[in-house]
Amino acid sequence: MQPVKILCIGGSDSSGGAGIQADLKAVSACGCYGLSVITAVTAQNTFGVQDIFAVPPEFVRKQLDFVLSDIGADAAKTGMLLTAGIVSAVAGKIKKYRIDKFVVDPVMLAKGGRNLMLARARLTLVKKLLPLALVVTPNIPEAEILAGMEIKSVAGMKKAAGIIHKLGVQNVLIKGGHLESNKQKEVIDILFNGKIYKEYYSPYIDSRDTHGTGCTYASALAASLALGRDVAAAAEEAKQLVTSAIQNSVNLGAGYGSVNALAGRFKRKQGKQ
Ligand code: PXL
Repeated sequence: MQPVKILCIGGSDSSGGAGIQADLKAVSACGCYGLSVITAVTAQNTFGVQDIFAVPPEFVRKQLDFVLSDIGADAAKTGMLLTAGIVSAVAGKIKKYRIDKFVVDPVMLAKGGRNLMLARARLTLVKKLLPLALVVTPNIPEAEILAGMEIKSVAGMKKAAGIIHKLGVQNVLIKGGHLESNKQKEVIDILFNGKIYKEYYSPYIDSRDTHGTGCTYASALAASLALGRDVAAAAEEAKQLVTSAIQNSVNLGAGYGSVNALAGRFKRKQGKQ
């Protein structure tokens, strides 16, 4: 059979919780086949990103060319891109292979504060990658950087979505999980297509094991789009999968655990524990 193929472009997370590892779990949970182009390797555990080894842009291009010229992709998503050279390499190939179901998760900072996108790369992302994207999925801190404003409320999220839309991206999905006023109640995400704002609600889950949330969200969104949903329906499906992944998070290591898109699929060890 020919599965629906999702190309995940991003960094490897050795702790298995975020990055390409989260992407492939989310894509699998959605019943799609994951392809992966690695932009960087992180040495990481539940205390955060300890070190980063960037893949040279020429080698990112090579991975993209070999996988896309042979296998192709029904949708693609990006995560950690780190350098301007990598952003340009990805933009060139997305254009060359005319991937229109293209989700950009503008990954900028890891939870521990480590920079996953250098300052110059942000400008390249805005100039070269956003115009190719069907959807961009910033969280609040990323939306604040992209829009150049502070966000304190749902009204602020809507204003920022308008500013980011003007950068030339078709749909802006701002995730409200970091909004203080959301906490203890519900998480509101905002989708803006240039005309209409749509709001998505989910219960706020008080958990410290949320590593990989954004990667899981964007990958599920790309999979839903590839499966034929429109953007509004895909966002709804992706939010449901992320909420379940947070509810079923795994408590690994001694730091922050990870969300788990494969909820209910992990087995317990046999014997004494
Ligand atoms: O969650 C953003 C993210 C994306 N990709 C990689 C990461 C992280 C966060 O730590 O390590 C590889």
